[in-house]
Amino acid sequence: MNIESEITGVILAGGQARRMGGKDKGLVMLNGKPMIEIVINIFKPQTTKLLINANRNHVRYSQYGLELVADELSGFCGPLAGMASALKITKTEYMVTAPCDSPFIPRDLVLRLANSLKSKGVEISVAHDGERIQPVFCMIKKTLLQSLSDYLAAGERKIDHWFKKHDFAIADFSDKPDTFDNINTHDDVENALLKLKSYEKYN
Ligand SMILES: Nc1nc2c(ncn2[C@@H]2O[C@H](COP(=O)(O)OP(=O)(O)OP(=O)(O)O)[C@@H](O)[C@H]2O)c(=O)[nH]1
Ligand SMILES: [Mg+2]
Repeated sequence: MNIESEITGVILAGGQARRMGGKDKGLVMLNGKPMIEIVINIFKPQTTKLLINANRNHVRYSQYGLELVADELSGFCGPLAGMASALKITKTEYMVTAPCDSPFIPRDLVLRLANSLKSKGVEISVAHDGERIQPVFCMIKKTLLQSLSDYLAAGERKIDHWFKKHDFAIADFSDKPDTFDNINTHDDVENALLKLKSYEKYN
């Protein structure tokens, strides 16, 4: 089976953005566009279907014509809650996630995640920037839904800890660590604007 052609992509946009005063980060403007639009443009061509996981502003997010899914767990329990809700409605064999606050998302994210997962013969692969894993950039097989639901139902929230319960593959992105730069503060927005100008260099 060709894994890359059977992928549901999920943009995680369900956070509180406390470091940005509680704004909905996916809708924060960068270079004249809401950040989520920049991510959609790079991520969508890598997927069969793209979903947006958001807990606020569904009317505004609906303008992109993509299916929306909110966290089933209330109270902003973290990205794993978004992953679980998205995996539940995923119809393809694999799901790939990326955050809404990473406008430099790699153009070969799905390809590298799929290759590492296939070559290790496992059900999860996670991006690695050369220094550390980037857990919100990952590929998860649909078969892990029960494990993920059970983990959250037990009150657990830590992504890395859940990954470690399974054998997972590492997808190497050490040649482009800057693609994982994410926007958490207003200063990050300014810095990203400068970087966007030399974007091709990074990606
Ligand atoms: N679905 C969902 N996604 C979340 C949640 N918390 C964080 N995320 C997502 O996880 C990714 C990384 O989030 P962070 O930048 O660490 O957190 P944030 O909530 O966006 O911002 P801070 O509150 O400033 O930490 C982003 O894509 C967020 O949208 C949550 O409770 N639910
Ligand atoms: Mg972030």
